[in-house]
Amino acid sequence: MPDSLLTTPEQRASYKEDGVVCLREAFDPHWLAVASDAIDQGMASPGPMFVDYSADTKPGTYCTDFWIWQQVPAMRDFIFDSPAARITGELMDVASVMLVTDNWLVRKAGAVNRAPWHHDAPYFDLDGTWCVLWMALEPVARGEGVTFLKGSHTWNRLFMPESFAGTGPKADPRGIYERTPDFSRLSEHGDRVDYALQPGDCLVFDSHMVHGTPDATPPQRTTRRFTMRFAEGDAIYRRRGSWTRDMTDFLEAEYGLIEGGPYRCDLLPILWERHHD
Ligand SMILES: O=C(O)CCC(=O)C(=O)O
Repeated sequence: MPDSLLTTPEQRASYKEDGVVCLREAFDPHWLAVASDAIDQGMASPGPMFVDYSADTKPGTYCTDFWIWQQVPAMRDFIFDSPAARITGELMDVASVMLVTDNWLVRKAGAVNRAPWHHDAPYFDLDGTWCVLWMALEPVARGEGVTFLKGSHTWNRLFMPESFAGTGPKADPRGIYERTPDFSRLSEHGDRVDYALQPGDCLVFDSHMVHGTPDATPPQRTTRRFTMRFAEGDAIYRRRGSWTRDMTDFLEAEYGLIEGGPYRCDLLPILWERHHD
C-alpha cells in the first residue's frame, strides 16, 4: 500500500513556490510532550555542539544544541517515530529522508541576541535537497518566531553565515559567498512572511530560504523551539569552510565521513522511505 499523505497538494505547492509552508496541528499533544521532554533533557545535559549565543550579552538566554538524539531518548523518539520526517519527504517530493540535525533552541524572555537574516544551506556540510522543520512549544505571535523572504529559495545566491551571537559574518577566505544584505532595510527584497503559531503547528522551509528574526526588541516571553533538518536520502558530505570546522571535525573523527562521500552514518540515519504499490 502507498503511504497515505500527511500533506495536501496546496501545501506541497506552497513549499515549492514560496519556499515555506505553515502546517496547522501537524503534531498532536503526545508529540508536543515528547518534544518538551527532549528539550528539558537536552538542556539538563548539553552535548558537544551546545552553544550559548548570549554568552556575551545575557548568558543563558539564547542557547542551542544539536546531534543529541543518541543521548536523549525523547529526541530519539521524536526523530524516528513522529510524523516529522514523512511530512518533509512529501514536501520535498523525495523517495527517502535522512536526518541532517535534530536541534533545540531556547530564546528566553529578555534575550538580546536573535537569528540574523540568513539561510541554512551554508551553515552545514552537505550538498543536496534539504529543508528545515521549525516549531515552538509555546504560542508564538507574528514576528516572535522566524520571518521569511518569500521565494528567496529560488534566487540562486549563497550568503555568508552570520553569527547568531551578533558578532557579524564569519570569514570567507575563498570569497565564494556574498555578504548578507541587511534585508530589514531593503524594501525591494519582496514579501516578508511570518506566522502566528500555536503549539502543534509547524513551518517547513527550504534550506536556501532566507529568514531571521528582524525585530530587535527582546521578547517578553520564553519560547522553546525545535529546528529539525532533513535531507533527501542521497545527500553528499561537502565541507563548507572554516566556520563549520567543529562539525567537520566531529563528523570525520567520530563518524568517518569522507569529503564527497555520502552524508550518512550512525548519527545521520535514513528516517523515512516512500512505499510504492
Ligand atoms: O528559532 C530561532 O531563533 C532561529 C532558528 C533559525 O533561524 C534556524 O535554525 O535557522
